[in-house]
Amino acid sequence: MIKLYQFETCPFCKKVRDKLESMGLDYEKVEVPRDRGKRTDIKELSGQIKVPVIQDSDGTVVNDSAKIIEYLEENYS
Ligand SMILES: N[C@@H](CCC(=O)N[C@@H](CS)C(=O)NCC(=O)O)C(=O)O
Repeated sequence: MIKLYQFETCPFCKKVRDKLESMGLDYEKVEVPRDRGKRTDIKELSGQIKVPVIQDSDGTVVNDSAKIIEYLEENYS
């Protein structure tokens, strides 16, 4: 299943949630701390600390909402 690293009030994360939902894709939300210094999971995964980040079930990691949407369209449409 796709994991979405996010926080609820992030507008870029909402854009990705809306896309996942409109495509009918199951996903798991992983809440990321608002404190930048505590975002160790996404830093290790993606090399940067901004959300959203997705990790697909095959291990593919994508950050940036526009790139995530492009990835979803290319792989799941
Ligand atoms: N261009 C990025 C922007 C992502 C972004 O700026 N996310 C904000 C949250 S809405 C963030 O993580 N900012 C860094 C911070 O909160 O410290 C995208 O479209 O995903």
